Amino acid sequence: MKRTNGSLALAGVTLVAAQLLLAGTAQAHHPEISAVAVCDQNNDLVIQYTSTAWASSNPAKRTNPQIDILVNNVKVSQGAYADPAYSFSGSVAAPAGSSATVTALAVGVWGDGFAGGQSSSVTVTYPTEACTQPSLGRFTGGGHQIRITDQVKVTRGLTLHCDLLLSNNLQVNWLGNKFHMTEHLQTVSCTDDPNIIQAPPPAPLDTMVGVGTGRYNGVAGYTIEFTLVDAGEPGGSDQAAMKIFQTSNPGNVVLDIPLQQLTGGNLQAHYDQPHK
Ligand SMILES: [Ca+2]
Repeated sequence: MKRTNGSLALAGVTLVAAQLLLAGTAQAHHPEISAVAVCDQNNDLVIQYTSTAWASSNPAKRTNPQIDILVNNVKVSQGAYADPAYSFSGSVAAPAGSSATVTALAVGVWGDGFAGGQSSSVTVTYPTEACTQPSLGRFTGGGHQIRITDQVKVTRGLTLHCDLLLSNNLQVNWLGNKFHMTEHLQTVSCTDDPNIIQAPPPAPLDTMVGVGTGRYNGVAGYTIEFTLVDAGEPGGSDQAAMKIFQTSNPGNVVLDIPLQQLTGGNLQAHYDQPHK
């Protein structure tokens, strides 16, 4: 925070007195800490922390060769404050529970000779959703019939599993035509975009991209490529794309709807039930 000259003048003597009082207490040499609990790429819950030296205008007073990082009062790592950042970051496994206390403790002597021993702590609250692989998810259609456009409808009973197990059901009707996916998905990707707020319900994914084969107007030998995006309730922000073509002649495209918002219905991503 910057102070203007005007407020400095108004504060006057009071400011000087306060600075003298604070010298040697919390405003003097001390480590600062920020931390957050997140799921890492291995779907493990980790605590990411950054510890920074106090904001002294004298660089020498900001260096410290040993800052311990403690989680729930157990040392898990250490670092140092040095020019030019006077800060370091790291990641450690999150202990069990719903929250943890992360502490930075100045063990070393500060650069100007000031003794260590100061600490700062922050409490990290864990996310309520477990870290789960997006592949442990599925998509269903909720509520009314899904309309990608007013002419292209996905029939009720939509069910698609990321892991290709259990039965998958995808049927599309448009302008008197119909496609029924008969083979389980050949390939599929299920992902969780942090910028998409998918809930409710809680789910480990918000986007599914898949490929399957099936019958077009009763004739086998057609392929469907689709993308489904659940962007929350009631479904007006959900998106879908569908492309259906003759497998042996991909140029024979019978339906091609680029990714767009639904005109009706609601896609819902879920946690999959445990199954083999
Ligand atoms: Ca939705």
